[in-house]
Amino acid sequence: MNNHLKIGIVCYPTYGGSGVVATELGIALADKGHEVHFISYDQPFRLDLFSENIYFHQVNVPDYPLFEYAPYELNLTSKLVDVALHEKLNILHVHYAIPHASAAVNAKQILATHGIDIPIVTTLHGTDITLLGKDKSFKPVIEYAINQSDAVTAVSKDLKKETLQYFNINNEIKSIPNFIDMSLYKQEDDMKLRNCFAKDDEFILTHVSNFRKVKRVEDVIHIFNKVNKEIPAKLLMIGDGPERLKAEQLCRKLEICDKVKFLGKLKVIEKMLSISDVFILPSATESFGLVALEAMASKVAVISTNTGGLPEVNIDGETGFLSEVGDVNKMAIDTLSLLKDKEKLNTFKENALAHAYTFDLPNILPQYEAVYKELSCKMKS
Ligand code: GMT
Repeated sequence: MNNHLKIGIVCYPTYGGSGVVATELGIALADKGHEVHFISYDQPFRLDLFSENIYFHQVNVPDYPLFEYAPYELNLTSKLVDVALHEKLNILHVHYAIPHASAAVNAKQILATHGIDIPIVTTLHGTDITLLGKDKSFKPVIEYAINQSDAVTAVSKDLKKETLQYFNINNEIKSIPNFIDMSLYKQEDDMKLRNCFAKDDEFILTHVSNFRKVKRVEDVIHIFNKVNKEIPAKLLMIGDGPERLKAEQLCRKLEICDKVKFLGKLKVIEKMLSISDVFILPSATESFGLVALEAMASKVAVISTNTGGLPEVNIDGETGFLSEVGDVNKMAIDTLSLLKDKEKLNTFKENALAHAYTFDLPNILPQYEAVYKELSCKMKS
């Protein structure tokens, strides 16, 4: 019997954790022989490889003068119906509640009128619950989409807890942590690359994000400034977004522009992470913190806040240190405690790498496949 499924994956194509997880999940499923159909308004940014099992369907939003706001959700719904019907999908896996889960639930109802019952798997990634979900104008739609999905997963135990606390949920939520393909991480300390940014006696601190308010990028600069006063270091700021200018202005004010390099959006960050000593993630909220896991997979110790799912990823006192949101003093002291003690730093780096292995793709992928299998068996019976 052929156990391979035809899976539709809906995600955001932009620079962000949920799109990365969805894309890498799709690629891994395709490698295992499943047929994967990505559906989004643009090619997901990490989907730049060819595979005979991967397809991409673009959602177009026609520009009608009548609409003051283009109804993307409706175009997405129509596309989901079309792809499900013509590609004969077995499962629709949507990443992010709004508008993806909501559109999928709508598409499911339309497909039912064609005699097709397609199971919907919704994966909650964080800001759909912790930020959007708390906006009352979205709450009823998010709640409905979660309750109407055939299976719901959350990327951390904390996100599951938050969702159950805040919404009226009558559906089971399974926590399946984010994953990483450890085979892509080589942990090579490329001295030539390192020397492009730092002198031999300088440490490298790194931050990667989409520079949204929630990432508190100014805290990164303050932490670095405190560290750099005591120990020679450089800071690599990778990514781009609305708060970048503020971070640049702060560097100018503190007169540390020569010490901080803003590298913009980089597609491949593994090489940059592997030349780093400490990764800084001072987020106000973080359902999981995939980027912290990517740093750990590159054998980098992590200084982060203790919010959301971060304590499930960054183990306090082992792989790095946790602090209250905004406590830049403690985060600087913790960073210095690592940089001033080479043996301690190495132990933390080793621990970070070892803990990253628990999130390796082969440990997590079967958990998603089990969800699909259970649903497709239910549909057949
Ligand atoms: O953090 C972001 O701004 C991007 C956001 C997203 O929706 O892509 O990331 C969320 O999902 C990631 C993948 O599951 C998680 O690792 C991030 O922690 C989560 N971000 C927040 O909760 C702020």
